[in-house]
Amino acid sequence: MKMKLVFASSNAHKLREVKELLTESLSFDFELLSPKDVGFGGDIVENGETFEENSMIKAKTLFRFCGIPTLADDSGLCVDALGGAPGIHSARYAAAPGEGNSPDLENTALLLKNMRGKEIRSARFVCAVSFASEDLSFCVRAACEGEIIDERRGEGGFGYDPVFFVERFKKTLAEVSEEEKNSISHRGQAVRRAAALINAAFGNDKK
Ligand code: ITT
Repeated sequence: MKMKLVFASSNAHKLREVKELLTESLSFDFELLSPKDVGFGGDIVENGETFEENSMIKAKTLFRFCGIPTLADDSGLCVDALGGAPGIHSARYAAAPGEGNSPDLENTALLLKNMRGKEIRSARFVCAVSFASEDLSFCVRAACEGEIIDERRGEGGFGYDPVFFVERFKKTLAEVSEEEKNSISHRGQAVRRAAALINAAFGNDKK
């Protein structure tokens, strides 16, 4: 029987990446459900101060709502020359305070503007993946190092991928394949670590 897992996110790009990563890493068959699939229509207030807190808030909210083991991802871009901004505010960087998420194009435009003339270009994507279930809950965090370039390059990925250059590929994350992105990304590393812990706890039902 397939184990049901909820992914507590409304971001379709994250869902796609996480589904692929779990398919590669989990040792049992699973069905990945969205908040909508389990009838959750509410808004989750992400009022934590860290990626870890916010991802656990999302995982616990959905687990309490439906009782199905739940994974959540809170992630963002931390830019050294901007004191770590946009950080946990990455999804709403270009929005007015109190408003919801702003479009990716507006967020990257604001980032490029704020980075104009800055010599130090180093940055990292950070991802905290939380898991909540009856018997096990945990949070793992991973990061992917890169540099902010001064224009958008590439059509793949989402969010800040077109301005995030990685030395390993000498390309932005929007110019590499999904497999290449997953092999090094913050989300790829965090989900693989989470899957190892879930396999240890639930993996008696091996493929
Ligand atoms: P959920 O909370 O519903 O999961 P969200 O998009 O609001 O969706 P976050 O609050 O975690 O999620 O914000 C993540 C933002 O960080 C995302 O919208 C992008 O702007 C950026 N980001 C995260 N991972 C990224 C990636 O792999 N590539 C590019 N940008 C990324």
